[in-house]
Amino acid sequence: MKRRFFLSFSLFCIILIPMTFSRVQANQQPTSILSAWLKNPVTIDGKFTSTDEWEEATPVDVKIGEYDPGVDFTMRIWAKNDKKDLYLLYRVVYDISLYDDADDAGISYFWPEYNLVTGWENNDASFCSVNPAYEGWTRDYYGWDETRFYKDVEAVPPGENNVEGRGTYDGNYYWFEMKKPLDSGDGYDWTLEPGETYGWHEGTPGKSDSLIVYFFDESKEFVFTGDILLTIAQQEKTRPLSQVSIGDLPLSMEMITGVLTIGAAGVGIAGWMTRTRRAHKRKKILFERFMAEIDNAYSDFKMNARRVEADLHSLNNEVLDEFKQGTLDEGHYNVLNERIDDYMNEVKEQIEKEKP
Ligand SMILES: [Ca+2]
Ligand SMILES: [Ca+2]
Ligand SMILES: [Ca+2]
Repeated sequence: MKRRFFLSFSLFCIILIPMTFSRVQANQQPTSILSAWLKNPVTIDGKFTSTDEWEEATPVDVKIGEYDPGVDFTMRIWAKNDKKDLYLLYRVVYDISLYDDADDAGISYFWPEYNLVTGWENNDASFCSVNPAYEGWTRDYYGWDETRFYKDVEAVPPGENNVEGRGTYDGNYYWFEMKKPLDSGDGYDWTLEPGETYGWHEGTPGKSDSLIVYFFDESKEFVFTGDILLTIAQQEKTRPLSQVSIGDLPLSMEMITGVLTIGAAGVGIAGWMTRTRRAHKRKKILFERFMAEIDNAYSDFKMNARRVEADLHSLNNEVLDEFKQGTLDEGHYNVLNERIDDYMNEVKEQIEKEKP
């Protein structure tokens, strides 16, 4: 088995980018990926935590090199985002004889365009490993200077590691699941906006930004890379909770009990199942509406932090009420709660900053 890219880890940072750039110059078309608007919550554990965890994202195969000469080596990628974070899941088929826990994967972004004299003005790279010894699974870099990257956490002033991630190997595939803010605000990361597309797409190689995914076998010294064009999803239009029509209303616990009783006695098991599915769907609709409401409330926090704090507080009460009534599942309730807490912390920081 031969591979095209044989690079040592120490050479990786030196060679990866020029190599990638030369591939761009060879007119390797980037692969388009549409990030989906997040509907189902993601647990960062390096696998499909449930069957529907990634169902709203359409996977795309990206050629990342040649496994054998003439045979494409691909990475399957799922992408989704909400207002705050980008989520990525990579799957790479890899022979068990080659597996070890020193392997990793990631994504790097370079912008605004390549300059032959000064190189890239800005760049950001996120790495995820199958090994917790890899600084807690992930690394966050910046500052590519044609020789190496630098860690955000070692910058002056220091940035943060804003990458959450986890890699696993299941005997056939490597899986890498990652989460990174669209705009961490730490000054060493990308800033991605909903509705925008990122990556080389201007027709002239090097005359635009560049977004690269890679898989990297550190011990075997193989590096595989692919250029992508990633479109960040915009929020789908939803009606506020106060305008939800009767047909969409979530069932209360009493209503569900009533439906079950009528279903069991009246129309039998088929009717009961249909209704149970509807109840499940209604719970999901309610969950999605809350997610959208919370994101909406949060989006203005830099304009009016105190109002957002009040809105989040009242949403928190609504979520708790729905959970108590049984119209939200515990898993959904936990996700909403955690999201409100995250946003609330940021809003409180903003309020502190605004204090005279
Ligand atoms: Ca997962
Ligand atoms: Ca960072
Ligand atoms: Ca960074």
